[in-house]
Amino acid sequence: MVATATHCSYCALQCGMTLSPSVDGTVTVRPRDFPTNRGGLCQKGWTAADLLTSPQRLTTPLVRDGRAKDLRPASWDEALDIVADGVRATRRAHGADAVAVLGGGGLTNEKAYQLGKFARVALRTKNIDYNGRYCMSSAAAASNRAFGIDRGLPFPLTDLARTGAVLIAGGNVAETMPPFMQHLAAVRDRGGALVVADPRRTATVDQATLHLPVMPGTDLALALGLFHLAVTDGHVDRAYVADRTTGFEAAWRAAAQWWPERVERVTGVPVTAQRAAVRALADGARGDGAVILTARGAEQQSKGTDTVTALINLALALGLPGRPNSGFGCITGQGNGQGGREHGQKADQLPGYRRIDDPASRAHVASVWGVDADDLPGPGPSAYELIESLGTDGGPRALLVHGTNVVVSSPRGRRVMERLAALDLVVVCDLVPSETAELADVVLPVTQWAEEDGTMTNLEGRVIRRRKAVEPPPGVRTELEVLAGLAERLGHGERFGTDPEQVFDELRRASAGGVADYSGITWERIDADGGVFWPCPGPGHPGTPRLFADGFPTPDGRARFVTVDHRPVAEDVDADHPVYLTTGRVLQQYQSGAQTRRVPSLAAAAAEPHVEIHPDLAGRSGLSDGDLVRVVSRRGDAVGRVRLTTAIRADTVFMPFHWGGEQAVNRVTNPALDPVSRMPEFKVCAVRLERVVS
Ligand SMILES: Nc1nc2c(c(=O)[nH]1)N[C@H]1C(S)=C(S)[C@@H](COP(=O)(O)OP(=O)(O)OC[C@H]3O[C@@H](n4cnc5c(=O)[nH]c(N)nc54)[C@H](O)[C@@H]3O)O[C@H]1N2
Ligand SMILES: Nc1nc2c(c(=O)[nH]1)N[C@H]1C(S)=C(S)[C@@H](COP(=O)(O)OP(=O)(O)OC[C@H]3O[C@@H](n4cnc5c(=O)[nH]c(N)nc54)[C@H](O)[C@@H]3O)O[C@H]1N2
Ligand code: SF4
Ligand SMILES: [Mo]
Repeated sequence: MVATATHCSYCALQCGMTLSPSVDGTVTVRPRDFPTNRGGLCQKGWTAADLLTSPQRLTTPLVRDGRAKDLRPASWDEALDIVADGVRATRRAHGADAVAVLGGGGLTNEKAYQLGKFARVALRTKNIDYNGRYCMSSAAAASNRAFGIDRGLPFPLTDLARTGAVLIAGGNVAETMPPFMQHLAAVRDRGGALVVADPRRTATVDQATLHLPVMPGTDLALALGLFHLAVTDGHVDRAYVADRTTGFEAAWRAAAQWWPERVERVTGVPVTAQRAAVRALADGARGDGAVILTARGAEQQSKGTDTVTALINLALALGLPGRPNSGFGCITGQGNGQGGREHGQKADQLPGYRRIDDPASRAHVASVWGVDADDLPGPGPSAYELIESLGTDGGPRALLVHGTNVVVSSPRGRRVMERLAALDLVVVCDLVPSETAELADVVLPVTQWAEEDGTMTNLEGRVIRRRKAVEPPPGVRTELEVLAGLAERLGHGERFGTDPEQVFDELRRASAGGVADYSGITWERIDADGGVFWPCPGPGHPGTPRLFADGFPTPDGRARFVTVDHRPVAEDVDADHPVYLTTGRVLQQYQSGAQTRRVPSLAAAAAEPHVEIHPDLAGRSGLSDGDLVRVVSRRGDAVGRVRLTTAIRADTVFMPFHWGGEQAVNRVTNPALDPVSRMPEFKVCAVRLERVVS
């Protein structure tokens, strides 16, 4: 086969790469120039092809006989029959909602769309949600209520390089999206400011001009304080606020209570640093531009939606959204985290970013699907609430999992395992035997990124092509084939095709007229232009790289200040659990680690979870560098290796979440949910530290 131009399998930066298969079956990765990566790749990208030929990948369906300890190989027909029979029996006994589905933000647009349709049409269940609930849901909820639209970055990433100041709240892109740093370095090289709010002095902070060492879970107070200073120090763009926004006065009344000294007390960020941050942004706004960005640090909190809202209020006060080289954005995480939240695998959505409870939306999508709108289910619960309901009285009895390793990535992990164990049928589609697949009754092996065609929508809202570069191993099917095989057995075969381009064409029609309108995007156009930005409502439309220049997609065309106020974390420290735990990522591992722990060079570079501890706290806890430490909360415990560092606050420890079993920090985390987005509070809970004596 010849070299194929495609994109990385992992994160939302979707770095351009070229794949060249050789005769011995291995595949060489070379970086390719694309606007987001400009020829750069991180270690995960360089090694992405290693998983294609991994001896650990799944190549045959597996089934469990009764409660047998081990899974055994099965034919596709046998495995799909077992799933279809199980689904039918469950529905007969308990109703359509007794079958639940979990999807993922790594699925292509075509697969995400088909999965949402499969749940609503072939299963007729309301119980479908996806792992983006743990990722972008707070950002999405806040953007929707302020701007009337949720596109992570409302401008091309390359615009960043021309701005004068950037504030990142809770993002460590130097590790999570290394090629992103080029765009930030360009700001600094031109004398601009890079301000980063993080409880740790991360690799990203090392490149910053100003660090705001915020206490975990207090970004909302910090954002209110920055808004306060923008007003009192005279940086508000009064003309912009008057012409382009509503709600300033009420939002200001709440922020007026957050004077700098109070903010310092609550957040730990010195008044001087608060003031310097606001001045940097205001100078940028008056000069080359300023950008405020959020990522999971500020969002994965039980008040993540309000936190993002408060930062949007700050951006609006400074007059940033819609101005050249300026704006507000949220850094999308997963490969198709953006497209994955637009096409209907979210509990409350239909394709085109439509609401499932809106009659006109239901009628439109039902007509595309050839079903009666009254037969479409209504909204279901969010991912964690869905998991909590599994196997309970009246809750789902069967679960289909497509593209998430929930046993490792959901909060309160041991509860998640209990809920899965209470089900009659668990079906997992995956490439590798993930921790969740290990608990399944049926495991279905699917193709990997380089073995399939489709589209992804990257962190900029740019729809790009994932291209097939190699043949899949025998025995593996695409997700579209799996869904078609099941639909056929459930009597809906004619509605579920297996050709991704045809599925995309149907997606275009289903999205037409919606917020995320893809109707003018074709694979051909993407190929010709290197990507098309949505919304693109019609064949002649050029796509929309930049949003908001002429107004906001709200009823009155104005952006909305939404009034929010600070509140404490869901679980504060006390005598039994005196330390804050926060969680996140390391460079060499991706998410639950299901994929990257199976890439030898990455596994060697980051073999086990570490626990970052300040030497003062370690001293008080009797811990030394290299010790094994048990991190204990009210919900469970996890074991990691002590790494002493002065780069973290002395009241906080950090542990990455990429490992399973005893090493899974999510056995410890708190599933307290944001009331709007239903995002769990991954970023802060109370723990104590115990040295593991070996
Ligand atoms: N290497 C790698 N890269 C990835 C991924 C991966 O798993 N591994 N995953 C991808 C995905 S899906 C996502 S969502 C992105 C996530 O990308 P990021 O948001 O950059 O990643 P995190 O490490 O979760 O969190 C970022 C920072 O938040 C800080 N933080 C913790 N608590 C708080 C808090 O209360 N306030 C503030 N302000 N900061 C806090 C942490 O110290 C951490 O440095 O990365 C993507 N890229
Ligand atoms: N404590 C803590 N927990 C967190 C977070 C945190 O910061 N702290 N972050 C949260 C965030 S932002 C996210 S995005 C989640 C992610 O957590 P998960 O959803 O568990 O993420 P992955 O490890 O990417 O899981 C994807 C699974 O699908 C498989 N897979 C990959 N591609 C495909 C495909 O095309 N089809 C199918 N069927 N399977 C596929 C992979 O092998 C893997 O097993 O974790 C969340 N959990
Ligand atoms: S930054 Fe993201 S997309 Fe780019 S190579 Fe690394 S994992 Fe892949
Ligand atoms: Mo994510």
